[in-house]
Amino acid sequence: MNGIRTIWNEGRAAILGWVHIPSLLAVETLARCGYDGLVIDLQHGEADLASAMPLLPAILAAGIEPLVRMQANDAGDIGRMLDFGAYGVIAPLINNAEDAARFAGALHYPPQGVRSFGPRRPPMRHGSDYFAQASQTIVSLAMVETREALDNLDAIIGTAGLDGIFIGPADLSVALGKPPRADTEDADVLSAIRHIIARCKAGGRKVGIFCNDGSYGRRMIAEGCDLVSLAPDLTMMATAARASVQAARA
Ligand code: 3PY
Ligand code: MG
Repeated sequence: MNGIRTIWNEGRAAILGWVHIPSLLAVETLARCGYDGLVIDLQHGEADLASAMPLLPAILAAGIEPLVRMQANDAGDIGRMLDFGAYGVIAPLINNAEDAARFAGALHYPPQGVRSFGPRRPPMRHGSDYFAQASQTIVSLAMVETREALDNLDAIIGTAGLDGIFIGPADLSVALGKPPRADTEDADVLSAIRHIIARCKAGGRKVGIFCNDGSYGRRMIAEGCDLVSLAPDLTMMATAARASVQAARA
């Protein structure tokens, strides 16, 4: 069973780390800091498909789930990440029912979807009958972060084969004419976030959001989120480094 699905089944929220630095040692270290999973960000992090490959089993070896945020909603790339050991997929910029159906199709074997068979690492974890249980081993979240997605929210939420929605607060802020921000306090963006959470609850789907501070993540869990990601590695490194230098100069 996917560890994130187990957490959801227990009525709890999953807490994820976010990887912008595709270093094996950095990821091995981060994977042992208490997160429920790590997301390798292929859209805005430095990793590409090839450099993400060895990070996936390294995360799993720490006893937590390896996830990817795709660069784009591409079935071929999603299939490769699943074949090499991603157990969660977040797809960016899902704007309408067609985008959502294409994403869902990439995640599942026929007849439910169009995923091609050729898993390299998953049978090492799940055994030779991986094919039969493949869909249950992964979690999937479609990113809602544009005006078009807000307009088509219920259609995206209603798409079969997806676990739910992941909110991208920076792009969502831009879509609403605001500066790009995570951990936003902007009333209009917060109201859009609350609207997305409410529609997901009404549709019986999971909902997550990208955050920086743990305290903001806690607030979003209190608002109803089933999953939050916290500050990317690079952000934490720069924040800690600045504070350290500042303390020495003070
Ligand atoms: C956003 O906030 O738009 C994201 O995609 C998070 O990285
Ligand atoms: Mg985004």
